[in-house]
Amino acid sequence: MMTNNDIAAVFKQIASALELLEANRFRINGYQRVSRVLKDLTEDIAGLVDENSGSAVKRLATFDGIGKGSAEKIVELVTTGKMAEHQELLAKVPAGLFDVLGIPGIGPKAATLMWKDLGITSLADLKARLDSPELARLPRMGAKTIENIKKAIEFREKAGDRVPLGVARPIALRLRDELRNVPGVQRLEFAGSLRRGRETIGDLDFLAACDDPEAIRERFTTLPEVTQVLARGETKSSVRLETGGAVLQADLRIVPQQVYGAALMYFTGSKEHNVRLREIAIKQQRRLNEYGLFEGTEERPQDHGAAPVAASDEESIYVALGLSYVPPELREDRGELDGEPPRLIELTDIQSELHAHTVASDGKMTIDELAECAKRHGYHTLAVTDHSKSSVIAGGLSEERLLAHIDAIREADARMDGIKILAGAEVDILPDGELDYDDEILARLDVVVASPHASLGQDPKTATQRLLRAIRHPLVHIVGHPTGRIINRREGLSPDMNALFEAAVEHDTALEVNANWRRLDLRDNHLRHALEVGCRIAINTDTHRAEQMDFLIYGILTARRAGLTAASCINTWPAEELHAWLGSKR
Ligand code: DGT
Ligand code: CA
Ligand code: CA
Ligand code: ZN
Repeated sequence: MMTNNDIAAVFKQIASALELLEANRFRINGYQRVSRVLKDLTEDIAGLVDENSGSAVKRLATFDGIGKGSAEKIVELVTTGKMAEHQELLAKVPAGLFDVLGIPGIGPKAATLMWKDLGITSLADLKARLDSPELARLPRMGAKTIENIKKAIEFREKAGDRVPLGVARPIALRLRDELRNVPGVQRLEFAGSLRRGRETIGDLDFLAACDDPEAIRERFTTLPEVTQVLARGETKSSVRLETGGAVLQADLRIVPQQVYGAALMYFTGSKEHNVRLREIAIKQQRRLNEYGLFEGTEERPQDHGAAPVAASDEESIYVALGLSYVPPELREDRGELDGEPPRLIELTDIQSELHAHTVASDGKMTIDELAECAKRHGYHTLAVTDHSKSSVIAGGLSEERLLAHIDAIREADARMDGIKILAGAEVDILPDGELDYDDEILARLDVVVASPHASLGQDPKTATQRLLRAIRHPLVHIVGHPTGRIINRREGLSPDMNALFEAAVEHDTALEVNANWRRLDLRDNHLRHALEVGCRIAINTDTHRAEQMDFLIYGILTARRAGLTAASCINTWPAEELHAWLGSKR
């Protein structure tokens, strides 16, 4: 079944192809608009088309930004799996050129020139020509631009083919539910890095126990997202998936139900965690493998009819080894087997959202809509934090607009029941650490989130000083996405994190785990160190549109990987406690 994101991705690719072909700007904008509108829709388009394709065209065309022509193309795509216009464009533009276009700093004009003038059609081509005088002669290709492109390509290569958690997880959840519908399925979970909540995923690992292994194998290898079956074996099948612009490999392993726990443990990993567990078993004159925990030192005891001490569930295996159950997110061989693991924060512990945007800057919701959204999530407090004036592209607010916005927020708070709406701002930390509003303005805000947005290529020393100034500022509550990194795209700042953490403790400033899966900033290993010195942590979604409030799970998974408990996270505090802490900075 094609998702709205899948359909949006096709329109986005059409727009990119047209840009590369230097088509009419209005036409390009039209496709980009359709792509955006589709992403925002809450109705399931494929479902709509399934019911009646004729009325679906009419219904789709009622959405702002979608004309009758686009509506027909959407129906064509959903019903046939292809769109003629898309296919024609793909035949005209070399596939590798989309990767070139995906490099930050390379716009469509530059990519087209590289293609037409220099014959560059892939990242490999571009890499080979980076030092060539022809490239430097292209318009607006200064030494600095080329240097930035070099860095971006290196960063991309380091990332490899790993897919961000926020792309992989929704796909995996959908496939999991699909596979659970196969008759005879007893257990079906995902394992691997996805279950551990890593920020990027190499491949998806599914583990099944099923009365009818052939049925699950058949379903898995014929899912609509499957573009290639790489292996189809008794115990393991592998496929290549393409959906919503993402390309992923997925493995399915089928095991008997009695050993499901041992297999789940084994295929959840990490490999390093598993090695430790096997060592512990061996010290006890036992053996641990994907079939269970066995007495004795014999290899492959399961082949010799030995019955396992524990195998059916993970917890019983940890307990039989004399260990406490280790949540998957901690299984990275970072000391999680030495003593009792902490009680990790959970999604349901979160009671407030302290970083969110409205239409006043670059958000899609009004104050009221945002507040309704936060209420639906059961929060007692919402901070409205639009951008400050230096974030021009994001529609940052001048002082004058901010003051009017504060009034509007206070008015909404007085009018609405069931939630406290706080007036805040996401204030730019300027390159030298100065904040984007002066103290007199900041003091009027209930919540100040200070974040770096520009000059993210700055050297570590300057970055440290910059962020320290913000952390030490008495009116700042939270430093938002402290490094500014974008997963797989931008390295961001590399300050002395320990210096930041110490200052944050001293000045009682919270550090954010930005839950947007493109950011996850603080990242897990930074957060782990922050917790060691006792930093207060905020987990915020930085919501710009309603569905982004569900990004919270990515922040929670990241936080769990670092060992965060509910008490250290200000978003879990009851209203009184949170408001008192916020007030202590005023
Ligand atoms: P990924 O896919 O790179 O994001 O990371 P994982 O952890 O999902 O790794 P993957 O897919 O290669 O393997 C899934 C799990 O299987 C891994 O976490 C641990 C388990 N495993 C245990 N021993 C081995 C082994 O010898 N080879 C492999 N490939 N996996 C093993
Ligand atoms: Ca994997
Ligand atoms: Ca795998
Ligand atoms: Zn923000």
